[in-house]
Amino acid sequence: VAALAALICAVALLPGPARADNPIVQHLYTADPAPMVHNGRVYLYTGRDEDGSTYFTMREWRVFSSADMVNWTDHGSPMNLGTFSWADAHAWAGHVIPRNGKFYWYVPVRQRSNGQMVIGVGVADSPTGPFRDAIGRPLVGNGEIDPHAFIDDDGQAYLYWGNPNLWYVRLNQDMISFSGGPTRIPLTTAGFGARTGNPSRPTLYEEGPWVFKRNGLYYTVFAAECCAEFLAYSTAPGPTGPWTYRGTIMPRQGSSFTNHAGVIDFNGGSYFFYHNGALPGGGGYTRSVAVERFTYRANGMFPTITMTTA
Ligand code: FUB
Repeated sequence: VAALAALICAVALLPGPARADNPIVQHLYTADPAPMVHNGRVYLYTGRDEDGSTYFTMREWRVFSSADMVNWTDHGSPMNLGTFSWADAHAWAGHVIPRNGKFYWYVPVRQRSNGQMVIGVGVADSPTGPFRDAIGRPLVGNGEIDPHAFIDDDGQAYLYWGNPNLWYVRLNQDMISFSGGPTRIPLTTAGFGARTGNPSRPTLYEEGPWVFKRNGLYYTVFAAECCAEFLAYSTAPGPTGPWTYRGTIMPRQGSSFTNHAGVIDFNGGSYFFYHNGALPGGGGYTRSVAVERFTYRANGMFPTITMTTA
């Protein structure tokens, strides 16, 4: 029974277009969705919120997959804090990208030696792991979080991350080293919207960048303002900008004070992943990953997307 329960996370019950029940995962609290399309499946990488917490208690990451966005298979936890011998806490929002026949999982964790948040990278031969520490030390470390990797059409890879700043670095082909130093993306109000009431943070950008390219346009979706966060986006003609703020995608809703976006196209549909506190007992530290199918506007802009909160 336990194996069966672990196998099937959510199944469509409604007639009409196939869709999973939200939250996607109903037997665990999950957060910080990072979907990846590979070989006809969607792999969904998440963090795991431990029940009953009064702060983020996150020690492992989880993987789920689906061929139809309806039936999800639980692949367990192929990477956790123990994967990184030099880390001691905070298995926060990561991102997985395939290259060179391998899968690279960039994650923010707390470095034991100095208590600073840094970015580690796991590597595996399969999208479901097991993942091992790729370099035995942090890849980059400046106290900031939420890495996201992107490979442009010319093969150049970038790693973006940051809270309160937004950084990028050019990754080398090996995906585990980089050329040049981390560069700070200018957080202008034209690029990332205007925040009021917090002079130290004039723009809406908070954390969780999700960068992708579609029809020649570059997008950064991000968690805006705090707290509570909403999900917003900017676009640019290139991977490093200049960025133009385009507005809200998913307004504040529900009982989680954070939100975190992941966007994919799969089997002819576009999907927007996020998290909220919709499971029983859910809230800011007991979150759940969910997804909505959506259609881009004719000009490539996002529509407003509403959460499923129950
Ligand atoms: O899950 C821990 C942190 O909360 C993530 O790193 C942020 O993106 C926010 O979701």
